[in-house]
Amino acid sequence: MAVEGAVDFPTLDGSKARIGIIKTRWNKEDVSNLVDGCKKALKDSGVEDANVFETEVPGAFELPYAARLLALSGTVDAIVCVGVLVKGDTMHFEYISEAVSSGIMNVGLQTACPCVFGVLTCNTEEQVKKRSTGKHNHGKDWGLTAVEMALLRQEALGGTQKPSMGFGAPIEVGSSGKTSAGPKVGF
Ligand code: DLZ
Repeated sequence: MAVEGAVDFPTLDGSKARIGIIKTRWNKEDVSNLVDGCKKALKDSGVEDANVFETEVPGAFELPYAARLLALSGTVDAIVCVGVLVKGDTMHFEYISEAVSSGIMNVGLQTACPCVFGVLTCNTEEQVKKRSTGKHNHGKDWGLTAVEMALLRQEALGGTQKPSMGFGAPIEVGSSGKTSAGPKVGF
């Protein structure tokens, strides 16, 4: 059972944050409700409509790949991957859930662009409806998480940056021919 108010968020100023939303066409109606909740949270946090970049993929399995491309493009400060997986009669659910959750985490760690796990993994349609509509629409929390993490990234990296090959800032070569590390992480 979802716990109401399970996580608090500080007041967030998302006016300079750029957020990507990648959504699936599988379970379209539920995903659309989650995306609406997410977008409402972005708006309430001051994120400009022009700074929200939305794209879609067929199913949840495709989310990490699309997230990696978007992260490497340097156009966003955080990404929300939105999908719904419903348990069926086979092992499909287990394989996809595991691959998608670790895939999304890996993209965030490898590209330094935070990727929010906005995928419901439910046993029944009823559980999906409870978590994607009304007061308990999880999309809202995912939107707020994206803004908070985008601001954390901006603070840590000193503004929005385009990573090189997904491995952080490029190494600079000085006139001496020696290499120096990129900017320091500001923690
Ligand atoms: C194949 C499949 C199944 C059975 N169930 C879902 C689901 O509940 N949610 C979802 O997002 N995608 C599902 N897919 C599609 C896979 O995620 C993927 O798109 C295909 O296996 C092709 O790679």
